[in-house]
Amino acid sequence: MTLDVRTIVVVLLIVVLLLSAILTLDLRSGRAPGLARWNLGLVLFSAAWLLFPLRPFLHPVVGVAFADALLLAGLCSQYAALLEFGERKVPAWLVPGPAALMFLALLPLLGSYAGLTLAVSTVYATAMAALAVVTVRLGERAGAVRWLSAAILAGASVALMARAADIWWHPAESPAVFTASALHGIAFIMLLAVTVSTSFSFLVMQRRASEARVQHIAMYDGLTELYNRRAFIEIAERELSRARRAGSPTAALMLDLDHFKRVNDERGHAAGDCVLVDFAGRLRAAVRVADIPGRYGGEEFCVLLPGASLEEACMAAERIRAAVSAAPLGGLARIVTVSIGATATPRSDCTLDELLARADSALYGAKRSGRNRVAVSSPQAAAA
Ligand code: GH3
Ligand code: MG
Ligand code: MG
Repeated sequence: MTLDVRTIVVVLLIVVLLLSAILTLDLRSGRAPGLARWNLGLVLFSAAWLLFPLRPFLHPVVGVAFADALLLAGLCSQYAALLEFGERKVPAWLVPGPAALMFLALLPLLGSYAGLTLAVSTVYATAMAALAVVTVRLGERAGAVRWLSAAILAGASVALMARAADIWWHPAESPAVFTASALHGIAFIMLLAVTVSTSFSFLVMQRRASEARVQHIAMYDGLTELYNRRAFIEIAERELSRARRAGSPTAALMLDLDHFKRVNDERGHAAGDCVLVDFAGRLRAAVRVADIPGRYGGEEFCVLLPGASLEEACMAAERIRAAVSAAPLGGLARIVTVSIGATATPRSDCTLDELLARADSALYGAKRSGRNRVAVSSPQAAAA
């Protein structure tokens, strides 16, 4: 089988144009970190691949040096896209810098086919290896597809190096860039594979990241970053049935900030929000890693304590109460306190609704008896 490089380049051009068109249409919808830079890379590739078959009709400065610099700029733009996707800083020189250097470095080599191809192949091989490394370094955020993407990039890097070595050792057999030697064909096929697979992988990574964002928004309260009511109930139900199977106790706390409305009335809603955020931080710090704190709604919070007895729940509640009353929340001038109702499963078949209702009634007991305190709804009380 003979691989015709010119045909592969035409296919490459069609593929990058189509990919770029798809990405351009997608760019208009929503947030996709790095997608614009990735697409710029594809546009630069299109320009480079368009110049490639026109080489016989162009001055080598344009057809060779400029076209190869465009290709490198495209690779650097995709490198920048991966940095942006990974939330890393993108230096301003990353796209124009290496491309300008390459353009200048190729000018004295334009007369030597072997030197030129060796230089170009080495630069691309290095760029592909760098892309493979930055792709793997994206970590779990990018998912398993990053390994496939990196493997194809590494394969292309090796193929380009093999092509360079071939030209170096057999310069007489390489009279023109379109030579249909197997190694050349393979190097260009690898470029095609890289273009298609890395672009699809990048879209898969974007989809994963946006699913993770949506999942986070669905589960966490936007202000306090605690579980929202729905997520809390879902997780608490799961923990409760696990505890039921294991025959271990489960405790719950209901918490409500005291006279919180006054904060809003006196200092404004924004100050109230700061108090809620500060409270959530202290709540998180005061409970165990295994405990599940959530925002039940407004200035009411809840905590499920898997495996905890009523005594342990009371100790946790007291820890939270003390942490809140130790210093003013949210940088206010005066102390805002919290009332807490604590309870534990009275029987093994206690439902979450029942557990939370018991914690809630204990909370109202704490409010009635003067606020800034922990009140208990004991298993014995319920049994009686
Ligand atoms: P009590 O001690 O009896 O609990 O009195 P309270 O003032 O804390 O209770 P009340 O239920 O009268 O007021 C709760 C206030 O919490 C009313 C509501 O405007 C405020 N609130 C609820 N959610 C938010 C929020 O996200 N941000 C701010 N700033 N305020 C909120
Ligand atoms: Mg309140
Ligand atoms: Mg309330």
